[in-house]
Amino acid sequence: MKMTFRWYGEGNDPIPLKYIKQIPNCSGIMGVLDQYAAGEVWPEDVIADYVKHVNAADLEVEVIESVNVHEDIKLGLPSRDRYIDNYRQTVRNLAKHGIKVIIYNFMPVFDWLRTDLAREIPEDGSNSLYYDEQELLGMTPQMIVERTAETSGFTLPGWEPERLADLDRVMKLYEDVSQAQLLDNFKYFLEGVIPTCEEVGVRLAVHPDDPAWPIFGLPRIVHTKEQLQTIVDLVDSPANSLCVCTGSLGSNPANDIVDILRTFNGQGRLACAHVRNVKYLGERRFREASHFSDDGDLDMYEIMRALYETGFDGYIRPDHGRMIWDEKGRAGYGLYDRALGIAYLNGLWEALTKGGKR
Ligand code: DNO
Repeated sequence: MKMTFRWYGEGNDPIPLKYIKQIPNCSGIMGVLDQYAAGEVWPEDVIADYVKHVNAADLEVEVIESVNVHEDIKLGLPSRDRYIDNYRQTVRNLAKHGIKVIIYNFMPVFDWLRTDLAREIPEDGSNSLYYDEQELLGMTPQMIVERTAETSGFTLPGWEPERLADLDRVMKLYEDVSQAQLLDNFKYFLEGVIPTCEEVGVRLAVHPDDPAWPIFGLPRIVHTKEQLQTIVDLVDSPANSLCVCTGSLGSNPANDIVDILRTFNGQGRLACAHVRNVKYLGERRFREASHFSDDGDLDMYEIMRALYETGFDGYIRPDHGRMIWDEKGRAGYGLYDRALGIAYLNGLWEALTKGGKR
């Protein structure tokens, strides 16, 4: 298992690489080049410079997140073939520079979504990402985009301005796309890119819908165990894999995260995991908690045990943290609480490893 940390790039992330290097047991980063819009080819020379720069801080870049899938692919429009070609080229370019796993999602229009990016946690005065379906019902998609852009001074993954510029038009196009149609489009995409991934030794890992249910009437098909099974079965290849995000799937208490991890790692289809905790506050209302099990509703010990006992040898990272100690930074992606998260996950892992040997 390799422990990593999401990093947004020089000038785009206030956290210096040398700080990440100082986090115990952190082997590298999960990187992103978010200057490229969905559908664009990530140029090889830019990737090369990026990897060189991270390696110079003695950190690895074996995982890249958010090579976003163009909406035309999800919508199944004729122009999708061009974007699939571009995606294949990005996969090749990344593979040439040592990338082993690419995390993406297949959520129409929005990536993850919250109604508040800095809701105070009354118990300790820190703040974290928060979701309340009742609040969302009173908002238009445009309002949520504006609120998300305002709350943070930083670009947020999946909320790149150019991607959301023609929101109304794209939302309208989805009115004709059923869940079944979206699944067909997903299959078409996978059939287009997985052979290239196999050829160059990259695993594509789909990130689940966050929160784990449809929003704004848009179809969504990546948020239950059954749906994940359908997806891995669409193309039967280890390159067609999952990034299980405990907090995304865990936003729905009906999802048994421990079982999901055991099942898909058991099938050899778990390439990586985002690990974080959530606290349920009511029906479709939750906030993100510290990683510590008792601060939320997910059992981190059982989560790490599921990974350990099924022999997980992929990549893991602490996911969103709270904002603590007056840190100012990208919502969910501060240094302090995520570093505490790593320390805690390291502790659980060491106990499992040493306990397992006795
Ligand atoms: C949220 C992240 C996601 C993830 C993408 C992958 O904080 O985990 O944005 O990186 O869904 O495409």
